[in-house]
Amino acid sequence: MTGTTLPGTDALRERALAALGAAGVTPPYGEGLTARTPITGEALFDLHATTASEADEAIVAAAGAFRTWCTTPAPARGGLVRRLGELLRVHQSELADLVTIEAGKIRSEALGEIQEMIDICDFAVGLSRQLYGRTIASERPGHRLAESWHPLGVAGVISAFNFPAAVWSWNTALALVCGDTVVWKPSAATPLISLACSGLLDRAAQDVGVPREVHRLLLAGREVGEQLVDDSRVALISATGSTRMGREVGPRVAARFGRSLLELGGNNASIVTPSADLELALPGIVFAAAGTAGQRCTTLRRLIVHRDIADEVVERLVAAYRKLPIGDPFAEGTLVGPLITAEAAERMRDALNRAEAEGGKVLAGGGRRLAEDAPAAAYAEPAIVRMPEQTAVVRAETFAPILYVLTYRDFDEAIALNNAVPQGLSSSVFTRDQQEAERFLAADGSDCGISNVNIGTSGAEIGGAFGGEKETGGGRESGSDAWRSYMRRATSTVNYSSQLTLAQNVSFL
Ligand code: UN1
Repeated sequence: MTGTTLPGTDALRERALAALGAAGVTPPYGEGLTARTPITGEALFDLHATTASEADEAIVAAAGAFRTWCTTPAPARGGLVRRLGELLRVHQSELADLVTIEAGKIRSEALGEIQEMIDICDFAVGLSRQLYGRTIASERPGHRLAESWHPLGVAGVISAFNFPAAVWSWNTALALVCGDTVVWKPSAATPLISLACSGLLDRAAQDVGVPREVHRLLLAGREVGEQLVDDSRVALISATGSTRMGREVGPRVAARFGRSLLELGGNNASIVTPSADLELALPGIVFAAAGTAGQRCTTLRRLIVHRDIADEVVERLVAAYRKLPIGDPFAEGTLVGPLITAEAAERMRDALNRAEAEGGKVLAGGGRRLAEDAPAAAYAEPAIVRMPEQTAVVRAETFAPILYVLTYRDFDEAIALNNAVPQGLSSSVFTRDQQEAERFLAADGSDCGISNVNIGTSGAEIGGAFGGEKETGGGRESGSDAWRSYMRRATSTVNYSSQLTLAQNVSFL
């Protein structure tokens, strides 16, 4: 499908420059970092990479700005985020262009990513008047026991290529209203959208009269990321990426008693029960598994289907996969864009080979498309693989559109399969049976941070806390009370009597 030819790299370069220009950004041409596009797999611009000493200066600047920002009233801090949200609304289309150019997302998903940023800005503005502490009944007469939430310090944000803008905004909008300043190290694969986001925040700061040092961008590779992780002036490291990355970041931050918020790999499953409404389940499954070319941390990777309906479900999914339009993510009608790199396609190929070696049968997809039009790009056909059991390859996250299908006999077995992987991000059940739905959501049901009923595993709204358990890292970002990770809690006991009363009835003197 979509036999349309791909846009050329020159046209994409022009389009990227126009989008950056609209955001008021001139690319910092130089050496050390190359902006590329997965649409053709080719290079767009050579950029100046932030050096170690520039990164140090950025941390110093953000730490300096924290001293005044932390005492700026929270609703006034919200004013900066409100202005950012306004600018994101104005520039939604160009920002989406950059997400498509650098991450390969189809138009609707790229626009959706910017919408997620606008939504979190709205949320954070409201939150700027709701950073509530509690008052607690004191056991002593004439005493007040209370807690306050105070800004934490510099928040270091490390983000991945697949949500290059939204994950920054979840962290940054919250951190800023919480009174933290931010140093951002985005994926080296997505410098252009990072420049645009950072440029708009600079502009928002200028518009509302806030020092632009409340936010600093580091465009660099791994070493500068490590520098940020190891710097004790950075109070919080919020890192999104692979479990492998988190396994390095978590202990390093802990070694200096810093705080970390980890958002790592997922290996998300949906259970399809005999009572499921397949008209609803099938499109939900296809979006969750093949959408974003399988490159969301919430992507559906395992389908656990009741054995009585497995053949029908698989047959209908295979038919849907055969029709998936794969190609230019800018073209109308395309549903599956490119993988981020040729290496990602190789990892997909390896996983499919392993799945076959472990007894799996590839029922759809797995091939490569558009190899002649764009030899350096990686357009992969989303794959469906029927597995005899939950083997090693199924238990590992491969960041590519592979859906492993497993079958179950009774619901306990389905829940056990759902939970029998090292990751714990997202999960869902398709059922019309209330007992099954509630059981899935109960304490002995899904062990994931996100558990859904009658929708897929991906595409969470910003209002809920986002994150997961086990190897997913345990962090929570975005909505609900995730803001607390960006603040420190002070518990205060105030004695307004003229007696010194000790707690626990202790007597002394
Ligand atoms: C990610 O893939 O890192 O729930 C984030 C979702 C999106 C966020 C995904 N709102 O799929």
